[in-house]
Amino acid sequence: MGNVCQRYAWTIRLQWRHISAVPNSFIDTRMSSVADIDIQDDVSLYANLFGFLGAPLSSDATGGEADVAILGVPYDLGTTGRAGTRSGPSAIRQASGNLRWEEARWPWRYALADHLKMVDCGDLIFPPGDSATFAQVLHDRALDLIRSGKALMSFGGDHFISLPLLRAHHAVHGELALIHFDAHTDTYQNGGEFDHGTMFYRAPREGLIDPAASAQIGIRTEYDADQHEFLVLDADKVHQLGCQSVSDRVRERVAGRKAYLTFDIDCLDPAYAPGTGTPVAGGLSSNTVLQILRGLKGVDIVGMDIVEVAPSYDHAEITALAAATLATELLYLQVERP
Ligand SMILES: [Mn+2]
Repeated sequence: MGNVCQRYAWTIRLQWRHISAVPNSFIDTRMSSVADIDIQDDVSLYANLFGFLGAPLSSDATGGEADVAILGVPYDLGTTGRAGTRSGPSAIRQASGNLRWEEARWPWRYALADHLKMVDCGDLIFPPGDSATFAQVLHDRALDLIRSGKALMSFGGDHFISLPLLRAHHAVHGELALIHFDAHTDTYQNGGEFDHGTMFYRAPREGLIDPAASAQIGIRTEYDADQHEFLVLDADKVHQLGCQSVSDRVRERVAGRKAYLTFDIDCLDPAYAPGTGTPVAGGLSSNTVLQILRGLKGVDIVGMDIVEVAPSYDHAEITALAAATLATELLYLQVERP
């Protein structure tokens, strides 16, 4: 993490140099002194967005003092379709600027910052082209953060990242319930060890999650229903049941256990999330998933990720904004955790 610290320090120094190049008269009239500059004071919706929602950055291995740690995971070598999710974390951070102005966010009606301390730990640093080492580095980094008592919210990257993240959460919390939003079940047996469609075939076999306590929501691609151990609330079922009933069924399935929530952005219809590698028509709307998530208030969600945002296929930041909004709602759920 030393490198992350250096990178951000470098960024801030660069701005300092830029500011230092401004004539003294400007500095004298607009600022009391150059030493007072703190990027945390920038409340604009577009500038200095190094941390999610403007959260302070932490280069500490355990993230310092906070309830929630954000971690970017710019890995996309597990992708079977179109690549590009390595740029997901920075796009989500940038889009989060749109959400900074609302203090008592609708419909929660209170300010997140009054109830939750958040740090952004930057993006994971790992050797490119080495998936095995990447998985280990992510696991170790996540474990440090979780062991320090923080809830971890990771931004992918492709969906493979959930497997090392589940291993780290399991090491601290034991076997988990999985709440999984996706167009695909990601339980395919025919993919490789680091494939973004195989994590939930492997995770139960490693004892990380209990399919009998787990639900998959928004599915609309093939799976073997006869052999499938997870509760599937597919896209048709969601529309049939309505949001509240979906939330209730997930809650029943989890039955008070500790849960990990993973949100593949392709759960949303391509109209709401075009910027993703393997889009599937006929998905859920942003409003539908927001209502389902709000219906999970009080569920003990110990860790979360939002994955598969691929900005190169996005338009007008539609997908990145959806991901940033879902992440913000998940932070509200952290406030409401039992
Ligand atoms: Mn997926």
